[in-house]
Amino acid sequence: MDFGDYESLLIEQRGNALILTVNRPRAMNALAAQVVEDLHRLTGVLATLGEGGNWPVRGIVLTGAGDKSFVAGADIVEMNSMGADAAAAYARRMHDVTLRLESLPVPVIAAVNGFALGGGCELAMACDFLYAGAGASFAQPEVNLGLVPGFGGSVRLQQRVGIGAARELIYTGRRIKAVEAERLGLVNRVFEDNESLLAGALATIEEIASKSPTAVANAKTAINEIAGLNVVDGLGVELESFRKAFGTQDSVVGRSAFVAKTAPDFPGR
Ligand code: CO8
Repeated sequence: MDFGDYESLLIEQRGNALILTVNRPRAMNALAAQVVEDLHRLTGVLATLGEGGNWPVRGIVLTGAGDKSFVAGADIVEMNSMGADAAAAYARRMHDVTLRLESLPVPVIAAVNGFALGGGCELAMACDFLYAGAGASFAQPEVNLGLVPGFGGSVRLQQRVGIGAARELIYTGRRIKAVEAERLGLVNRVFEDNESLLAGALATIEEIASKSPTAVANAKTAINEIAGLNVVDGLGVELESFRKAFGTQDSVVGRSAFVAKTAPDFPGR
């Protein structure tokens, strides 16, 4: 499938996965305006693919070009000549990107292969979950610039690591290594190098690809909607999601296959 041409993104389909690579290694893959526009346009294209039936892949791996950096944040050189309104508009474009990633009907795994700083950490946190190479590092270092997180870090970091750890990381700007990020729950798995990181992310997409596409999409939507709700409201959302899943052909096939002791062949609807 043709997703369009992008100056700062590489797109490759491998098996059931789409590998999206932020490709600006000379500046540590920092989110210059061009990168933000490319991410905005590509996520716009992905959003038009709809609920899953038209999807050529079952998951996305988001990573950075080269071996040093996932994404080193917003482009500080460009930000240096911005006024507050222009900076807010820039942040809003990235809000769109992160919300679109969360709304896609397929999982997105951040394969963090180096620095995930500021906007880079925020982009990774908009993915369903994070894997990291052992050399990866994470920070919300905006306080070093007299700034605060602007691409969702104040919201999503506390969801990932709890409010206390989020406060400490944001107030100090401290950079933590992959193993510490794993201990805090920011990262699901740490791989010994970036090669095994990519292989691990792709293997997880293949594992997910053997499951019901509609069930995975329903689960993603429900989990995102439930984040931040109280137990009663969360159970209400889950109930509707469960009811919807029960009405799918995938569910009929999956339940019947179990009873017949055969492997399900999910139609994806
Ligand atoms: N922006 C622009 N250029 C960058 C960035 C960046 N974020 N990070 C690295 N670069 C450039 C460097 O300037 C350098 O360019 P040049 O070769 O032309 O001098 C090149 O990449 C290589 O970097 P270094 O020589 O510094 O490489 P090191 O290995 O010594 O260090 C680091 C790598 C640790 C990544 C270091 O470059 C660094 O600390 N970068 C800044 C990281 C940072 O603070 N990121 C957070 C930015 S703020 C943010 O993301 C807020 C998001 C919300 C904003 C919303 C409002 C607009």
